[in-house]
Amino acid sequence: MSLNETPRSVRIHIALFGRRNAGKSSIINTMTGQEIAIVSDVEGTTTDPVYKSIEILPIGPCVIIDTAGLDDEGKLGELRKEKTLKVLNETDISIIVIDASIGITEYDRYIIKQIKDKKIPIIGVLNKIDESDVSDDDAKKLQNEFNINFVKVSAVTGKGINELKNEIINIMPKSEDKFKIIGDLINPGDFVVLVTPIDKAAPKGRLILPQQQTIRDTLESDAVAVVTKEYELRETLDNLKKKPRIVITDSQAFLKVAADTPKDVLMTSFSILFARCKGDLLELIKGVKAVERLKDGDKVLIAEGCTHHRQSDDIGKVKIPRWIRQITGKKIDFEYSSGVSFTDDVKKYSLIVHCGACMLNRKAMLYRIDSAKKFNVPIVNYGILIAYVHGILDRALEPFPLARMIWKEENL
Ligand SMILES: Nc1nc2c(ncn2[C@@H]2O[C@H](COP(=O)(O)OP(=O)(O)O)[C@@H](O)[C@H]2O)c(=O)[nH]1
Ligand SMILES: [Mg+2]
Repeated sequence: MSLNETPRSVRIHIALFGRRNAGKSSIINTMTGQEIAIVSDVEGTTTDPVYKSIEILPIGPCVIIDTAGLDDEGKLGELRKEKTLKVLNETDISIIVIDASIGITEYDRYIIKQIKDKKIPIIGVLNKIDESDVSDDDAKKLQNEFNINFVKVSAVTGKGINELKNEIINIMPKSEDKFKIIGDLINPGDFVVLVTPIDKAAPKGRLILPQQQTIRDTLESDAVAVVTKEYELRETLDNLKKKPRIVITDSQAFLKVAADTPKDVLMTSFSILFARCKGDLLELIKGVKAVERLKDGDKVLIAEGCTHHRQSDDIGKVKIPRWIRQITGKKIDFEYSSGVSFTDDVKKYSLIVHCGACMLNRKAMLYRIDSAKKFNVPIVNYGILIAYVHGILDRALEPFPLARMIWKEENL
């Protein structure tokens, strides 16, 4: 990732589906003005889904996902089909590409149904209109049958590509406001104090993504971000002429920060903020109580969204298992997963402990939470678990009244 690039996790994910040779890869190239996808008249050129981070004007930074055609036959075809359908778990906007000279097939109907079942916004594209034009009446009929807007496009001549971009903009989830990191908790002019330990686990020469994003969101809200390490926090607070609205800390420094922050100042952690804007804070709060119910021999999955370089005192591999063993006094069997391979067997776990998910988009994290929920497997994230372990979850939830209420109910 270059320094100036928008992280993948906050880019809108746009995926193209449709039969082999419908022109998915060609549309991507025409839309982006670049040869980023392989076009071929040999059917089945695109096999695994291909992810490409790109800035499309005027849509903005997005991830375009080119998928394999869904009409594959044979064993290899099944595997591709599975991989293609998995893409839906992180898709914000889907585009179903139909070869206008062939029309809608059973495969198109199948994929449209899958997309609709997942309530993902969908745009229809009738491609290759340079070869076989579609009458407005016919397009309207499709529109009515599927309740989807269809755009007539030629990837070769570029006709209709701007209309397609406009459709994408129209259908874009207007979620930026709803899922602010901190913006909805603060007012213009507020001071926000961010505590970011710089220890050997911190990356060289920069701040980690959640810290960067929180600073950005603070500034966008016309508030003031004051950044300090945990050791200088007390002095920083003493020297501010105005009481800060909130103190946000890295979970590692929770205890010290809780002790140094006056009781009448809100205090929480980056990972609790992200649990809220990335996932489902309420579900993760319920999940943490499951620690107390663990029994000998139970399996706990520790899931990380990325494969990062592990430090000797690595939080997922060492600290969390140690804390859970200490709290429960039970013989717990820990398993680990990282990156895209979450788990295909949620059921076998009594608890899932997930990382802060800074590399995953909201969709992917919600999918993981939903998978756990479906099998009644409790799921919690690192930050909430750490606050719980240190006995300060109640305080860390003060900025979020609903979550705090649920936490109190769980404790009755
Ligand atoms: N005439 C015409 N041919 C197209 C158009 N879009 C794609 N094709 C051709 O259709 C074939 C399959 O295109 P491709 O983008 O690889 O399809 P994919 O399998 O859906 O990704 C290629 O030979 C393309 O040149 C179009 O708008 N008009
Ligand atoms: Mg292709």
